[in-house]
Amino acid sequence: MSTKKSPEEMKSIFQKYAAKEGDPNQLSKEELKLLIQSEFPSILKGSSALDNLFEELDKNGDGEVSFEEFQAFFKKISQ
Ligand SMILES: [Ca+2]
Ligand SMILES: [Ca+2]
Repeated sequence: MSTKKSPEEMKSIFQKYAAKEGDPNQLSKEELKLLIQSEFPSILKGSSALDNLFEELDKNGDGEVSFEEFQAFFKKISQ
């Protein structure tokens, strides 16, 4: 299965998972985990991978991943 998604698909995926708890425009670590496990299961290898990915994406360190920060993930899997 390809991990390639269009920008529209990525936006709808982000919104779907970001809305699960707390701020609907921010992905918590739990929401990111659900998103990756459901949509991109081939990306997570090893239990520390999610922590590392979350830290990498949360550029401003506020403990949540905004859609802007999420773009880096999109670029990463589009390569
Ligand atoms: Ca949220
Ligand atoms: Ca952030």
